[in-house]
Amino acid sequence: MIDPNVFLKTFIKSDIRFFTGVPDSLLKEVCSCFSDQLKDNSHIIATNEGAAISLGIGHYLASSRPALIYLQNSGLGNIINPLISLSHKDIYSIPAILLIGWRGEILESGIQKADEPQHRVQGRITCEQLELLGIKYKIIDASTTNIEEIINDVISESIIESSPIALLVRKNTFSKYKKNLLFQTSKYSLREEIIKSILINTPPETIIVATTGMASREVFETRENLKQNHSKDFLTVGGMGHASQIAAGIAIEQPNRKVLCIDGDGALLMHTGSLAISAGCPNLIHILINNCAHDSVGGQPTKADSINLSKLAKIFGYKITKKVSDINQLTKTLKECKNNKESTFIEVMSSKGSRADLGRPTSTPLQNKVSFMKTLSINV
Ligand SMILES: Cc1ncc(C[n+]2csc(CCOP(=O)(O)OP(=O)(O)O)c2C)c(N)n1
Repeated sequence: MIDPNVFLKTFIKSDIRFFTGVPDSLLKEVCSCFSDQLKDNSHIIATNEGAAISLGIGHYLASSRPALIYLQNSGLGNIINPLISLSHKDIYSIPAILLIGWRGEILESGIQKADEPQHRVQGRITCEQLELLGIKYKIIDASTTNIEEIINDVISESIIESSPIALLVRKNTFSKYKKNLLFQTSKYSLREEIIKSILINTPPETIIVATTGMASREVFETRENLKQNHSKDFLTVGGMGHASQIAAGIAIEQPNRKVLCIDGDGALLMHTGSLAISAGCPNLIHILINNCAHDSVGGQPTKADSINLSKLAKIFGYKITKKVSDINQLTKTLKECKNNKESTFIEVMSSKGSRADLGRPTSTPLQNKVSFMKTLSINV
């Protein structure tokens, strides 16, 4: 396995001074090492992967040094525009080292490693996508012994060719980082308890759209535990940051239906501008579970702790906004919302963490879609 300390030191020795990206579970250990050892302005957890590329472009323009930009392969969609329209050799020709966690990886045997449904297509096309983008890449894994040589090669090649170059990272490549600074308990409730309270305290006909990561898994599991069916839930298993607009699309088409979006702070910050649209939906309740972290992939901090997000929602146009910090206040607020006819945004403060034995949806996305659309086809 690759030691995160050795990995980081090798970059620093080659005068790579700026590290940015969006966290990924496969890169958790190396992200902990970046957070622990790099000063604030040398390591920035970006709001989305495209923004990380742009931070890297700015860094290069000002320093003549490439940045290291990390992401999960699901973030490739977000980076295509700045890569192709700016960084590409034929446009501004900007070097950068991309560190990409390969969910849904294709094993050397050619078989795809079992992973969640949302990673299957992205995992299958990742190499071809990089080739199409003109990005050379090297695959690293737990058996890689010459990581220093590989890093030095990719840095030189990126600089000589003045072009982005990638390290594609298989599962379990990095060994454990010595300390995990990311988990500190807080006084707030866990996301799963908040989700249970939402499912219990909203009228049963409410449509639920849940965000990417543990939140969707917890909605599924809580329905199972409460012996409720799943037909009113849409689980946004991929497409991080898009749950609120899926909810808005439903709310606009079916104005007599109450639609509730369960969002995360990382997801909301990934595409914040979308609030301007969802705020215009009088039948939408947008609940932000704010743990100030990318909890689902390791607990890396977001910028949410320095922003008043319920105030921001008000500025974006939500008619009713509330911030609550415990389940009792949440329950009371949800009861007050029952007959609301105005767009509502509730920020619920939350602790990081989830159950180690949390399950995964046992039905497929296609099954989920069919039963969900059946529910939406019934007039209200
Ligand atoms: C485009 C994209 N980038 C990164 C990821 C990896 N990812 C999955 S969940 C998650 C964290 C989401 O954080 P937040 O919305 O705050 O919810 P929390 O996990 O804290 O409940 C990340 C980064 C992804 N699925 N898609």
